[in-house]
Amino acid sequence: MKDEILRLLKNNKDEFLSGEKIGEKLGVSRAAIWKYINVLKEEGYGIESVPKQGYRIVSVPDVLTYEEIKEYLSTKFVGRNICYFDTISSTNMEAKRIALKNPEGTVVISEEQAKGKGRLDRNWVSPPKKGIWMSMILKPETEPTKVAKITLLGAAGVNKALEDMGIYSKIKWPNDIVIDGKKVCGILTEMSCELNMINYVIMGIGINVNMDREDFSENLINKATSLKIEQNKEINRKELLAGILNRFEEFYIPFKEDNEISEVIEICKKNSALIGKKVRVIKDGETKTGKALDINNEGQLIVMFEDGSIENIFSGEVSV
Ligand code: BT5
Repeated sequence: MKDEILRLLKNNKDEFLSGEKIGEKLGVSRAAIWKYINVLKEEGYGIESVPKQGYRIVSVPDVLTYEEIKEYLSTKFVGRNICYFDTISSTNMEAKRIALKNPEGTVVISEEQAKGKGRLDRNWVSPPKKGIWMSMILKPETEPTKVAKITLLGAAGVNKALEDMGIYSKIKWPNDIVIDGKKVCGILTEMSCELNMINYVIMGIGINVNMDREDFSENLINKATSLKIEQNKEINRKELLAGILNRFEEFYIPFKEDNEISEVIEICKKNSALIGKKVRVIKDGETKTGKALDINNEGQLIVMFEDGSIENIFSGEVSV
């Protein structure tokens, strides 16, 4: 009911709608309408109410609810079911908890994470309303070994969605997006599987959108940045979030149906932050240096080490 009232108000932005008229349309009492209007106001919607004229919406809050992003969304299933929180420990943890009961494409979003997670249990700084902190629930019918590719689909999706908004970034294989060498986005893909069958995959994406320099610790500001810092202006989180979901689905459907990721590989290569650079690879606790040569059709990073040996790196830590 609340969403329907909001829809009516949004569709009639330029005029007042009386409680009576809304009530007639939706089949509820004026008192009930008044109650819902108050809830909307509490959620941050600016609603003007004038006696004898009615209600008019004057502003919408900067929140990543389905209601607020759907006008930008063109997907079939990704992001069509959104579980929204003001605050939560970690969207990846919540997504895992609800994965079996919810359809593929469900997205868990929180305005803030108290215990945002990076890889290897590192932490991910996620202050309220300054970023996009989300996790997608995916259920591809593929072998568990193919799941590493999903991170690349996510990275390509973020890279392209940023480009659609005129923001140019690089993909630091396999899970970071960087601008000017500083990290603006990290991806954490986790899965639950049995021998040859995936139960679900959770892809968590964290993007520093409107964070200011003060939002980063002294330690982090040397290696992290936000879109706002780089662009010198606030970025529309709703448009970016929907853009990422749109682009991701565009890449995910061919992957899911035909194991097709050539477009994604092209994007990862063309916008690579690593290819041609000297890299350090940490594998099984050992650090080796070499040069990143390419990304192969399987999405693996090809590295030539100092001893001349060439290896395809499947996953792991790579730094420049
Ligand atoms: C990642 O890990 O880059 C994966 C981050 C995934 C975060 C998303 S947010 C939504 C979803 N829910 C979660 O709980 N997580 C996912 P890793 O490569 O391990 O990088 C972690 C390291 O990046 C930390 O040790 C810090 O040094 C640094 N870091 C922490 N917060 C950061 C931030 N906001 N921006 C850039 N770097 C950050």
